[in-house]
Amino acid sequence: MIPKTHPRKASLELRHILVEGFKKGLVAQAGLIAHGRGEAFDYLLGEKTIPEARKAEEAAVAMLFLAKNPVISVNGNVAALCPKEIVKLAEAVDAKIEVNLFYRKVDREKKIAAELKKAGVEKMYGVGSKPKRVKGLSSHRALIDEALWNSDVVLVPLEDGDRTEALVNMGKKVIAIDLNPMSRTSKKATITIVDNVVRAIPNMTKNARRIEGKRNTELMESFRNFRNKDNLAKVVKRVRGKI
Ligand code: PTJ
Repeated sequence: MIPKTHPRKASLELRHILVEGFKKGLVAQAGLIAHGRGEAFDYLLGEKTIPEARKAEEAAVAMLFLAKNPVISVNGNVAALCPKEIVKLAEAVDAKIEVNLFYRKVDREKKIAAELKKAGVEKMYGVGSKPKRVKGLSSHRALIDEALWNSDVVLVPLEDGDRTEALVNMGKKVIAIDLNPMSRTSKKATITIVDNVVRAIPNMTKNARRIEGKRNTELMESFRNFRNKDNLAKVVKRVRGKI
């Protein structure tokens, strides 16, 4: 039990969610290490959504709304940390959900699918047979389903840089959520949200509900004004205490 008064209660609770997710077979062993890396960056950001992330979250929702076939890609960490929030976002922006794992095991894929189903997903993709391949990618992440193959915008919370790059090379727009503003994923994505997935996903759903009726005006503006490279440079400045 973490005492209510502990100053970093929320962060410590997330660790336990991940550990439980690992015990349930949702999270890969390396997922625990990846979480620790994210946690270190989150500490540097003050464990809150910074203004640059807010801006990226708005632009990302605009991009999802304007997409023809948006897809949200889910891995083990995301399935453990925020399954219900993923379902709410998918509903709000009308996106498909595809399970895509770096350390792919069909058994884990099925457990993640069951967790998402419990959270309310009716139809999901990427479980079991995967008829398509992302070109130029040798990891298991290359194996994809029709949904991702046909997508024009893909949201990849917690990702590997090589797949982000390969998806961009396929002509897709990639929205990444990554607490490390200097990762290859962050640099290669079309829009990078430097925020914890547990904050970013609900923030995006709120944005979607707020701007739903104003699709063509407010949406286009936030999208048009967004410059990923400049935004990331600001995040790095913030981490260094320069702003
Ligand atoms: O479930 P699988 O098999 O697909 O495996 C998932 C992991 C996460 C193990 C796999 O994708 C991996 O190895 O990822 P990396 O290369 O370690 O990258 C993870 C990135 O996510 C790092 O840059 C972390 O800083 C970042 N990160 C970790 N936790 C969070 C995060 N970003 C946002 N929110 C988090 N909670």
